[in-house]
Amino acid sequence: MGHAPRFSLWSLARNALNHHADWPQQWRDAAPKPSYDAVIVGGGGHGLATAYYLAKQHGLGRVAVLERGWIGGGNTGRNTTIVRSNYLWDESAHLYEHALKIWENLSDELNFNVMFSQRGVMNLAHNLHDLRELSRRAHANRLNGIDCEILTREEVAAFCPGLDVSASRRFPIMGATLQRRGGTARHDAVAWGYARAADALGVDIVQNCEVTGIRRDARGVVGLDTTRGSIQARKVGLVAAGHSSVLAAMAGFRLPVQSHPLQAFVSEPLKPVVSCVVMSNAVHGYISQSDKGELVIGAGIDAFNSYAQRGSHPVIEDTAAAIVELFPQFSRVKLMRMWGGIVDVCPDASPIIGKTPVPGLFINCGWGTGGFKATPGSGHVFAATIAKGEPHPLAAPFALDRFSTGALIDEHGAAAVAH
Ligand code: FAD
Ligand code: PYC
Repeated sequence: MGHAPRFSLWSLARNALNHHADWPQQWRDAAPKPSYDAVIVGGGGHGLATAYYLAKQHGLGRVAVLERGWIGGGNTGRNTTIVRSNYLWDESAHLYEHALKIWENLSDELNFNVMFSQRGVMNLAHNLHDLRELSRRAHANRLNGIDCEILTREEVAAFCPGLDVSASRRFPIMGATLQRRGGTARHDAVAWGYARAADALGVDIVQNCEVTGIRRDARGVVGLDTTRGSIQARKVGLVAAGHSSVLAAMAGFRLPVQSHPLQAFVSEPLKPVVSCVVMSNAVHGYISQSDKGELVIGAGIDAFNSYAQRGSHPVIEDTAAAIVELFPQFSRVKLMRMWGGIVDVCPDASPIIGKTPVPGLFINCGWGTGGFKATPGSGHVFAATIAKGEPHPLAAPFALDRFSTGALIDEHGAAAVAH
C-alpha cells in the first residue's frame, strides 16, 4: 500500500510468509485524546475525506475520526464503486460534478492510487418512457456543463459489444445515455488514501471506538461518550451512513431516513468482457467488470428496514435474471460472493448535509444507494460547513430543513437502479 513497490518474486514470497511484518504502517493506530477541536463520527470514505479537508484546507489542528469497527468496513468497502454525475436537478448536478472533478485528480492529491477508471457509464432505455426520461436528464446535464451523450441502439451495441440489443428480447434496448467521464474506482483505496493523507496532517484515526452518547449543554454539543471513554469537542460531524438515525436519536432529534440492506455480488473472474458500466432501471440491474475480472453486479435495496449487513435471496434472484436479460451469455457464469451494506435512504433520494438542531453538531447522511461517487466532494463541502459553521454553497440546498420547507430535490430517476 502506497510505499515504493519492490517487484521481485523473492520479496513477494517473503512478505506473504512474514505477514507483511516489514511493511510500513500507513497511518498511526491512534488512541483517543480527552478533547479535540472537531470529531468526525464514522470512518467511511465521507468521514475520512471530511477530516482530511478539515486539516488540509481549514487548518484545524486537533481532529479525530472515531470508527466503531475498521475504516472502510461500512458501505465504503461494500459498494460497487460506480462514479458518475448525471443527476437531474441543478443542485445535485453541481454537487456530484464537484465530486467528479476531484476524482479526476484524486490519486495525485492523495499520492495514492485510487484506480479511478473513466470507462464510461451507460444508462439503458428499454421503452419510450425511459427514452424521454433519459433524454430529459441528458439535456439537463448538458445545460449544467456535464458530459452526457444520447446513444442509438446501434451505438449502444458498438460501445458495449457483449450486450444483447436484439429486438426480440423481452425488454429490447432502444438507446441509452452515456457519461464517458463516469466509471469506477477502487473503493477501499479511497478510504486508505484519505486515512493516510489525513494521518500525515495529524488527524487521529481511532478504530474500534463506538460512539454511544452525544453530550450537550445549553449552548450545543460538548462531546461524546464512546466505548473508549469520553471525548470533549465543540464541533462534531456525524457521518455514519446506515446508522445516522441511531446517532441522531442520541442527540435528541429525528431524521427522515430509512435504513435498508443493499446487496451486491461478484462472479468468478473472467477475461475482459464488459468494458464499461451498464445500468438499467427497467430490467433493474447493473453490471461492470473489476480489474480482477469479476463481474460486479447489483440492483435495488431490500424493501424491509434492517441494521444487519445482509439481504434476502429474492433480490439476488431478480438481479441475476435482470443481468441475464441484458447479457444472456452470462447465464452459465458462477457467482462467487455476495454481501450487503446498510444504506440510509431519504424520501427524495438526496443526501442531508449541514447543521442539526443542536448547535455545533453537523450531519452528513442519507446518500442512500449512491454516495460512493460523492465521497471526495461530500468530504470537501462538509469540512467547509463544519469549519465555518455555515453551509458550503453546494451543500446549502441539502439542509435538513428542506423536509419542513418542502424544497425537496427528487432524484429517484437518477438513483433508481439501486433505490
Ligand atoms: P460508510 O462507509 O458506511 O461509513 C460510515 C461508518 O460509520 C461505518 O464504517 C460505521 O461502522 C461507522 N459507524 C456507525 N455507527 C457508528 C458509531 N456509533 N460510532 C462510530 N462509528 C460508527 N454508491 C455509489 O455512488 N456507487 C455505487 O456503485 C454504489 N454501490 C453500492 C453498493 C452496495 C452494495 C452498497 C451497500 C452501497 C453502494 N453505494 C454506492 C452507496 C455507498 O456505498 C454509500 O453511499 C457510501 O459509501 C457512504 O459512505 P460513508 O462514508 O458515508 O458511509
Ligand atoms: O449510484 O450509481 C449509483 C449506484 C450504482 C449502484 C449502486 N449505486
